[in-house]
Amino acid sequence: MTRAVLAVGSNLGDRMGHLQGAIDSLASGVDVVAVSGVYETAPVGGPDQDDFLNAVVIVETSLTPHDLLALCQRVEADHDRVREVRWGPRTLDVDIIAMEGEAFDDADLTLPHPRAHERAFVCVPWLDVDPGASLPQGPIASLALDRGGVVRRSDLALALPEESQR
Ligand code: A4P
Ligand code: MG
Repeated sequence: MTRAVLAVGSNLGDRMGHLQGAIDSLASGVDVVAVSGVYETAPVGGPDQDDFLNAVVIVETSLTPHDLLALCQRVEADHDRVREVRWGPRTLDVDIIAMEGEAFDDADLTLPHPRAHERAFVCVPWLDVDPGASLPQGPIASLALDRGGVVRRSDLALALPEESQR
C-alpha cells in the first residue's frame, strides 16, 4: 500500500457537504486514514470569488497514480463539479499533493503537486495530520508561507468515512 496526500477544496454551495461527500466517496476506492481540520481560506489566483473551505486527507492505496487521479476526478464529477475558468469557483476540487515515492510529470499528472509548496491552504492543513511532512522544496514546517488568509474553523470538523456513515 502506498500513502497519498489529497487536498480537497470547495467554494460553491454546501461547502462542508461537498468536502464530507468527497471523503465518503473516496472511501469506495481507497483507505482514508486521516483527515485534517477544516480551514476557511482566501482564494488564491483566479477571478474575484468566495472563500474556500480546504482540508487535507491522507489515504492508503494500491492504485497507480493515474488510477488515483481518475478516482479523484470521478469524485469531483459526482459532486456536480462545475468550473468554467481555471482557478475559478468550484463545488469540489480534489488534487493529489504527493504520493510516497512518486515523482513525475506528464500531460495529466504532476507529482508532487507543483504549487503545493507555496500554498498555505494545502500546507497548513497537511501539517495538522503530518507535522513531519516534506516536499522537494523542504520540510513543510519550515517553508515561508503566507498564512494570513488561512483560518482554522474549530466549529467545523470532517469525519472519517465510517464515522460519517454511523
Ligand atoms: N493535474 C496535474 N497534476 C495533478 C495533481 N497532482 N492532482 C491535472 C490533480 N490534478 C492534476 O485540474 C486541471 C488538470 O490538472 C487536471 O485535468 C489534471 O489532469 P482541475 O482540477 O481540472 O483544474 P483546476 O483545479 O482549476 O486547475 P489547477 O491548475 O489544478 O488549479 P489548482 O492549482 O488546483 O488551484 N484558493 C484557495 N483558497 N483554495 C483552493 O482550494 N484552489 C485553486 C485551484 C486555486 N485557488 C484556491 C484553491
Ligand atoms: Mg485541481
